[in-house]
Amino acid sequence: MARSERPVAVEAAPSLKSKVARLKRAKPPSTSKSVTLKLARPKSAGSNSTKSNSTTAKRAKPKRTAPDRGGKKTPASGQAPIELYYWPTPNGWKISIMLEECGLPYVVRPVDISKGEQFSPHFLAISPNNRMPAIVDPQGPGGRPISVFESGAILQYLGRKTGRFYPSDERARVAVDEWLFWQMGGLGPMAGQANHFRLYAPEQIAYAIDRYTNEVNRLFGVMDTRLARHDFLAGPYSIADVACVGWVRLAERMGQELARFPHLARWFDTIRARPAVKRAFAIRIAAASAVDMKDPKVRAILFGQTAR
Ligand SMILES: N[C@@H](CCC(=O)N[C@@H](CS)C(=O)NCC(=O)O)C(=O)O
Repeated sequence: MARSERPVAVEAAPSLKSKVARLKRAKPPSTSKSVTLKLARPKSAGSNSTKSNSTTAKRAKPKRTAPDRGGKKTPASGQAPIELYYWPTPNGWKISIMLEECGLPYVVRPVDISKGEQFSPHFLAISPNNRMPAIVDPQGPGGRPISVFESGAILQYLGRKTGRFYPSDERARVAVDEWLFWQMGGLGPMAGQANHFRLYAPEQIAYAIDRYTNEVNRLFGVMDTRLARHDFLAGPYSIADVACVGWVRLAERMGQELARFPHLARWFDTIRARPAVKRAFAIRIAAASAVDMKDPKVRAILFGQTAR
């Protein structure tokens, strides 16, 4: 099958009950903080229903399969698919892009953050910060399953696993890490706040809007300057670019005019033309398009969080 036709399954997560039971049985590795899951190897990568999710009504409803991408699939490599806990946001896109770029088999498990699915016990066991994305790789180090949360950590993990887009040469790796951490600690959080105060805050607070819109503007300027002299942020295309592209895609929402950053615009056009990036951006989760950010219930879930 041609790479462009490779189907990506969008599945509900296995039932809470069965997954929690598996987690209880799971033996955490002594050297890693990550939760190691004893997940049953999925029967097939593309199945829309599994034995376990049929036992849960609440969150196990299979979501729509991405257009032209559904259906059963057993990867030719025999490699069990990586489970991608996902919702279509810039942080989620990072990982769907990377999985597509690396040609790794994966199954999308939607985490409807507007309904609070990020607080389900089984998801918290994988991602204790109640944020997606997260992954479970059934064939982690030593051939045993591993879960990874935090998009930067996932990108590095996949880069190390495949040897792609994350160089092993120390000098080159430092450059990638610099820009990756720049995104994780700067662009992502600032853009997130700009988005919040511009679009979702109950009142338009000029100070907050200016503060974060200006900061995103400054950060776009930093990228533009860098890209005037480099094709990509760390030289060759890398996980640092993968981390940033989704945020640049939303430039307008954050009050930025891409045309004012010609090198950044060139970089963005180059990356979004990549077939893997196109495939990642084409994954549709119907429920996500239907979310009403004005719904008080959604707002309470997303914007009313305190320590639990
Ligand atoms: N630092 C985290 C941030 C992830 C993040 O903020 N995810 C958001 C969507 S973009 C989320 O899951 N939100 C759920 C919530 O707010 O409860 C990462 O990079 O993985």
